[in-house]
Amino acid sequence: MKQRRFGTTTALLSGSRRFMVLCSGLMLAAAVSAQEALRLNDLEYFERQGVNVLVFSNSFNGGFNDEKNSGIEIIHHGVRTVQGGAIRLNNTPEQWDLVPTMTSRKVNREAGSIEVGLRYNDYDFDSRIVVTAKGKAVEVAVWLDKPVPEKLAGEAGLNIEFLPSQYWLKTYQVDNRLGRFPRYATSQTVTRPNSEKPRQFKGFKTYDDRGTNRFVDPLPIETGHKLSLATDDPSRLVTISSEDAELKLYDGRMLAQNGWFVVRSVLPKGKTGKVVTWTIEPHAIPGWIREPNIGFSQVGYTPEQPKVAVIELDKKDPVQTGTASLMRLNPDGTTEEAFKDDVKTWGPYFKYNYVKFDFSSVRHPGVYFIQYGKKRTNDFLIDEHVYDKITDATTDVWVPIHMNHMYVTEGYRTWHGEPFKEGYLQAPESDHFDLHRQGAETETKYKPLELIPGLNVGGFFDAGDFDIETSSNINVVQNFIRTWELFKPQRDETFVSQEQRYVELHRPDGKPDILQFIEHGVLNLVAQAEQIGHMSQTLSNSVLDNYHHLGDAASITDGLHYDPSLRPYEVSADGKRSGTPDDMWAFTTRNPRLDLQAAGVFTSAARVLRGYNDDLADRAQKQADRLQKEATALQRESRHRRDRQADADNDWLTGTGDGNYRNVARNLQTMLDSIPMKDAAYKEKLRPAVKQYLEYIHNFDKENPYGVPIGLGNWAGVNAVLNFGITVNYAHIYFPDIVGKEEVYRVANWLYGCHPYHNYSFVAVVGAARPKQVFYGNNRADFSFIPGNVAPGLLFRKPDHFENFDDWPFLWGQNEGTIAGNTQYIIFGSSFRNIVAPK
Ligand SMILES: [Ca+2]
Ligand SMILES: [Ca+2]
Ligand SMILES: [Ca+2]
Repeated sequence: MKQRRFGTTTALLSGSRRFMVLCSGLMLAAAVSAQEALRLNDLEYFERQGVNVLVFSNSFNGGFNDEKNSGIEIIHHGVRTVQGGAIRLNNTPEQWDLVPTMTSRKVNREAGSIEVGLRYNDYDFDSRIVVTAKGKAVEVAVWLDKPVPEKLAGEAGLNIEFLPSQYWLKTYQVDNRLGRFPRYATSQTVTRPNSEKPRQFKGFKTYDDRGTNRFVDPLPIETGHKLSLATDDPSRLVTISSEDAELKLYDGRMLAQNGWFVVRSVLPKGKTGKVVTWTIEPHAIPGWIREPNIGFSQVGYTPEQPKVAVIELDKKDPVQTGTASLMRLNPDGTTEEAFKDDVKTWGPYFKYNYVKFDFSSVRHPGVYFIQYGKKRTNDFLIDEHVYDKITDATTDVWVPIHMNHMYVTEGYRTWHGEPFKEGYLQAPESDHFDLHRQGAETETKYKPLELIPGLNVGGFFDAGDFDIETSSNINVVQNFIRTWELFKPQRDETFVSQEQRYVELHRPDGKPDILQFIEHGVLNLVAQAEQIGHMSQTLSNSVLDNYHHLGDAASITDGLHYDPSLRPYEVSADGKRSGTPDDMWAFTTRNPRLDLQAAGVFTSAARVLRGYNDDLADRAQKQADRLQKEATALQRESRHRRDRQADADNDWLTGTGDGNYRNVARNLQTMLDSIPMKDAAYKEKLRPAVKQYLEYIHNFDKENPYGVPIGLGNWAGVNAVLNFGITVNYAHIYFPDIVGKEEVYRVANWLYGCHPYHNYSFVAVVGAARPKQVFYGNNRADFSFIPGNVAPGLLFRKPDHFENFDDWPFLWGQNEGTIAGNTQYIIFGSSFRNIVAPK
């Protein structure tokens, strides 16, 4: 969707300029101060150059509660450093603490204010927040029609949160006292009776109180009436003051590594009307213009490929045209200009303007950088081998580290011990924190909380968490099978022993790793079919307090069978059982569609594993036949639906369907995948569809400056981008006369750095000059990454902001790699490399 909306600043400015020519210097001063004031713009947020104050442009969403993406937010000199402004029930809210529902949002243009109604259903508690522009500041006022409910008195407060990575080590001032934000959480806490803790999401508990029946509550770092944050950094300086309420400053990391610094005022008891008033003034650097973001491929370029940098510019940047240069760093230490050309205007897309710099004509291998105005990029390569290694980190490092039920080691480092030795219990009827549900019937031969034997084998951790999502694991095996069948990669860098339950990175064992990954995935999926009788939705945590685990996967549970006859934390005399209810659960509500998906993948797996592991191939085929039969019988209605879909596909192929672009994209990949199994006539029949697809590809050049599908959802769009890339690659492989080679570079460019916000590669990848440094992997608490991970990428925040934090890993929507996404990347990368690698 191409955004063409503009603010009215430019028009006002030219009007006032004309006026100023006629008037005195006094008028000039007045015009300047009007410019400095925060103004409610057409997109319904408060704006001055360098400062955006958003008021519930993004509201809390029910799925994962507090995603640190909502409420009153401040985008400060281009970075969203402040969020979570709302009525909250905790000093430092965690992800699963309750969030308010927004019941209304009213924009009052005359008053220059935005009012939101907030409600906590669990406590029948309503409040209103009114945010009003007052010069360079906003006033934030809390209004109550009824007093705070008794249960929440002293707990409900006005909170707002500051991004730790942008504030730590910076100075603050509270009234007349000075301090410095700590790099690591080291303030103080108290414990209080659980009965005083406001309820958490669905009644779950984020903490294990070790039988004390008490929860941990952080104490404030500081308390006062005027608080200035980052007094030593004008780009982050924010002042908050209140005459009617005490401001308390907390460190949310005391409870959770993903916590933020929190400023809070508790709402007074027994009062109605305007109960708390804050003035928040985010400092704006006079004349601040955001630096250009020069998007290019950090992996580099092959000599023959198109090479176009996309430059993202502040709309107030006076340099919207002019020239850019490609500079070459010679091996003798000299630098020379290799190429210079005018940049070409693409135009506005959401918040910024875009120009392009095309240096495709430079083919000479070498080390280069781009110079545009005062901005110089880091260097990158032009060389025919730049893409040779793009999947190695993912296949050699990321994937084996995510092998469940194995001890995984690399050099001197153990990534994790063998997890979940006690196996999995039949889930009782339950709602779940990771969006699963177990129905009243188990639909298995097991009673609730009975051990289901044999499930602790094979499988891959889902993502930044450690559960086995069955549908994702099916995708993983499918992705590996597709990669294997088309490209037969013989790469062997991983030692895998199912017998020893042991994996070692960088130790070849004479077996292609991809076959071992397929085997590992199938082992778990077949065990599910054999032991449960059908596919489980998920093998996941039973308690929230070990779901958010960060650390060695082997220590998520105690490895001992749960025995309810023992007291919590007690271990049986034989050392095999414990009273700690930490065992993982298998969610077994039957879904015939999932069974059919599994049957499909079992059939392909049997074909691939034949001759490699005949026993597993036989088991997979047996389960495929049984599940196919049973699930088909169970779901006749679903079969009708599939038939109708098959008819629709056929209509579309023969030109009788509506044939819109969306359908083209959805269907084409399936059809391309079946080309090797079909005759030449089938392939010929696809020609018109591929031609149509080429139009679809070119359409993206008009929609956005980057020429790829850009997602605007709550999870950034890397899966759609990868799917797009895979289909373009396959379309080129089978129809090079229609989809030319020049089309296949779009997704690589995007992934490796040519995208909005910053120009880092989204893949923690071998070969990139500047990959992202932090990801939402299971080592995120170390502000690190697992090599080969692919970030979801650019997260869109309404109404006009893209972001990808590279100093704060904890926002999963932009930084979490998933097992399904990363194996999709292996297909994308393998097919791309196959096309572009020197033959
Ligand atoms: Ca999960
Ligand atoms: Ca191997
Ligand atoms: Ca246990």
